[in-house]
Amino acid sequence: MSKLKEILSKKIEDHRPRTTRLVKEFGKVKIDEVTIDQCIGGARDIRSLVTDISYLDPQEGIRFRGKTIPETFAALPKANGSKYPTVEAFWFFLLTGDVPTQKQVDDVAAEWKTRQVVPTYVFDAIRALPRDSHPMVMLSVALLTLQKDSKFAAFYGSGKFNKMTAWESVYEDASDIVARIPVIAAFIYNLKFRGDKQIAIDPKLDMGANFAHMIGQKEEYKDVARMYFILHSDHESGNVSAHATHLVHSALSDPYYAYSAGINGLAGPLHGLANQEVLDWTMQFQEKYCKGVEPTKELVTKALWDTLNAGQVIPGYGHAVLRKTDPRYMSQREFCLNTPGLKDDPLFKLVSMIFEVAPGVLTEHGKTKNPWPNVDAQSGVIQWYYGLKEWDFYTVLFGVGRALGCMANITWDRGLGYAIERPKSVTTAMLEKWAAEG
Ligand code: CMX
Repeated sequence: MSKLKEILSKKIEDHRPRTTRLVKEFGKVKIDEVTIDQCIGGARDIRSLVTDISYLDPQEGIRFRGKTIPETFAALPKANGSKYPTVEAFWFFLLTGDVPTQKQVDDVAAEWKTRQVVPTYVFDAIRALPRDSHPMVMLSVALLTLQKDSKFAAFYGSGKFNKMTAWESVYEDASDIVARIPVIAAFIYNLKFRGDKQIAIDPKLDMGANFAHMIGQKEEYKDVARMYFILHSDHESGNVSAHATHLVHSALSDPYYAYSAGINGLAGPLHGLANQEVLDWTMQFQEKYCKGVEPTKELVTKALWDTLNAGQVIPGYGHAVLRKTDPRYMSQREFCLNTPGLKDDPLFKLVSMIFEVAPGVLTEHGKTKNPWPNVDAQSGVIQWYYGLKEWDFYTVLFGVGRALGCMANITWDRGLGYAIERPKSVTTAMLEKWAAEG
């Protein structure tokens, strides 16, 4: 058993009595009530999921294991010669809630190296898809292709299935997924956008650095990858990708089925795909409004109104929970401001101008509850600057990061024996009856 798994085992053992006591002694304590608009409106704000991996405060934004983004970056051991932590350090932290020592990070890195080799049949399956398939389809298929070797599915089918130890094989699959997904993503990128020029894993590198290496990126991109994967990892449990993963796994579908479902949800334009839509919107703006002229606030304002008046959303703005600027946006903005070259990049300046103008326009428009930017409004510009201009790929990057949160969550789901998820539906006639009764 790996060191991390041993620590996790103890944490899960220690945690179980808390969950059992809550259900046994306080099971009927009310923590929320449901209104008709929540029922029709996407279950917004209904408290009905439990996770200790991260918590999203509407004003403050995300906390990973109780730490804000700056606190997380400050606390974790850093990659060699970098201001950013390794993804390996962050994985340990998400799973256990403890800040790892350098030795513990090295152990995770060593464990991932034994897991990261992707079987050839996965690449064969991706190659067999039409080459113009979206990269998210390729990623989802790759996960399903790996399913046949799921350790959780094998354990379930072994006749020795045991609820108390089931998390152990989820941990195995989850760890395989987080170690392999950057390698799969790099393969997809190279296949689609670099003429199939594949680059072998460099076993000396940490996960973020190795991803940068495998897609042929320069040295500075290593920090971009580390930062990006950590920032996109988790956003509590109710968002589409995390919730889909949790829901599918709650039927005891293994982590491959579950995260493939999560990836399919992430591919939606109201969720992860928004980061590619932001760049698309920005490029169309330049094309349509800025022929031969510098962008101005007036032009941006006009373009935003034209989009809204056409009945479309402004991608990268608004959020189901947040009611202020997303700290993940600010963290990436800070990265841009601290990176010579990027800080003066025309696209970054344009994105900053949109940031100055869009909240006012959206407020005047009066529909969205949150006129501020979310993570997706800022992420594409960084990728673009480093030459990763194929924005169809941006949601795959999101999916590599999101694997960390989703896999940590379902490992704990099994550890705590959470039930199959099955909310109750009602009919419109029932709602009308309750409405009439007041
Ligand atoms: N531009 C225009 N209108 C917007 C808007 C935006 N950016 N954000 C919300 N609205 C509209 C909604 O479409 C809704 O209109 P209707 O009443 O006509 O349906 C109204 O404002 C109220 O919506 P809300 O309660 O503020 O937002 P929701 O919780 O329903 O939706 C979200 C949240 C993110 C889907 C929405 O803000 C949106 O579509 N944003 C643009 C897409 C985007 O950036 N998605 C990425 C989110 C982060 C992520 O998951 O990656």
